[in-house]
Formats: sequence, C-alpha cells, structure tokens
Amino acid sequence: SIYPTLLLTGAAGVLGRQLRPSLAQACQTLRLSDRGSCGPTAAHEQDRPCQLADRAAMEALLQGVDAVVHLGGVSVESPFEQIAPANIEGVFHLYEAARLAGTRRIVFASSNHVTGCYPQGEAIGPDSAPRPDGYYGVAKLFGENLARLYWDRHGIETVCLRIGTATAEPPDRRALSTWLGFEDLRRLVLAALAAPGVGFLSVYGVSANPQRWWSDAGWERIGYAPQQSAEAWRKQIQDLAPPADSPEARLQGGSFLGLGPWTRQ
Ligand code: 15L
Repeated sequence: SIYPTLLLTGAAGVLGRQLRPSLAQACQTLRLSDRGSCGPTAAHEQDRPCQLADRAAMEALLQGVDAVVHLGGVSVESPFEQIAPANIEGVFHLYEAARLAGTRRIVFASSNHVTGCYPQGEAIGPDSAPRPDGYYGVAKLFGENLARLYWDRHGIETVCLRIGTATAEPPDRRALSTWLGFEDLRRLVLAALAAPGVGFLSVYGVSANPQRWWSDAGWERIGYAPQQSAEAWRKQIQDLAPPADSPEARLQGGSFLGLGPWTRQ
C-alpha cells in the first residue's frame, strides 16, 4: 500500500536513519521529524522539526498525514521526569493529533523492555503478561494501550513493534537472542505499513535467531519473514556478558536492569 503522506518521527535517530531511504517505497511524500533538523531533503521529503511534548506543534505536524512510523522519544531507561514528556505525553499528542487529522495507521516502535523482567531463556509472546523493566518499558506499555484505545474507539490502526536489539551487528551474548538486523528492521516496518486490515496488533521485532525467546505470533498476519541471524557472530559475542548472578545477566531486559532507580536531585 502506498500512502500519499507518511510521517517518520525520530527520523534523525539510529533507526530513523536506517529506515528513511526505504520508506520512499511506501509513500509519495515522506515527512521527517525529530527535535532538530534532519538535514538536506530529497524531492519526496519534507523536514519538520517538532517537540513531542508540544501538543499544538504535534497537531500541526500531523495535518495531512495518512500513516506514521513513530520512533520518536527517549530510547533508553531514564529518570521518569525525562521519559514522561516525550514517551507518555508525546505518544498521547501523536494519537490525538492523528485522530484530528484522520490518519489511518501508526507503526509504533514499542520495545522488548515491556517484558524485560522475564528470565532469559523463558519463551514468551505478545499475549504474555507485561513485565516492564523500568519507566521506559512502562511508557511503551502506555503507548500500546493508547493504541488499543484509538483502534477500538476511533478506528486508527496500529502495529506495535516490540523491537529487540536493533544494531548493525549483535553486540553481546544477550543479542544472540534479541538481535534485529537492519535489513530485517526494514522488512518488518514495511510489512507493518503494507499489510491490509491489521486493526490493533503487537508483535516482537527480532531476526531469525535460533536462540530467540520471543514468539513469531503476528508475523504471518503482517507478512514479516526475517532473513538475518545473530548466530554468525556467536564466537565473537558468546562470552560478552555481565556477571552471572546479576539482574543484567538473568533477565531479558539485560543492561536496562542495571539502570536506576534515580532519586530527585
Ligand atoms: C531498546 O528498547 C533500546 O531503545 C535500545 O537502546 C536497546 O537497548 C534495546 O532496547 C535492547 O533491548 O537491546
């Protein structure tokens, strides 16, 4: 499906820069947004800096937008006061602006950290009970629940992608399970944009790692078939892990379990 106007938030970030070129095939006009400029634009692109916490600016940003790939926000476990404006208020501003603008579909970058407190090795899927590993994971769950609300009450479709470790190469032992290669990331997002009649759906975003913990539930529905695997890096990364008894080594969320809590300064 080709959208007349597609908005990419977080377009200047690591994943935004990976997705930007390939999103041309999903739209006529690609509207790019981040806190600052996204740099020089191609003929089909627009550069629209915007703060997620600014409701009026978000309403203006969504005007004329048919679909959104929402990557914007804080991307690592952080003090609540930093998470709240971008990842909680920001995702509310996005959905409310989308409702007012008549936007049809949102592909929401959720995260594996919504279930980061499950033990490593335990098989889970989108229907497993949430076990967030921090404020970041709680905020992603807020976004998923908001998406559910805006589908049930307002008919805005969302595919929530519970992204694993999306990097050029898998960085450590945990990534033998959690890695999402950049080619698979592009496949996943394009599938989530193109699949007909998705309604509301949450899926894990991970490559075809033989050691993955997360189910493929929902992949067939959107037509996602991963082609990459972390296994090729096993020798280089299998010994890169935190001390065996630490929460970072025991739980699926990995290094996020070593961040926080923070106290008010
Ligand atoms: C995430 O959600 C983060 O945005 C990213 O920085 C990684 O830490 C990733 O999860 C992960 O779990 O590896």
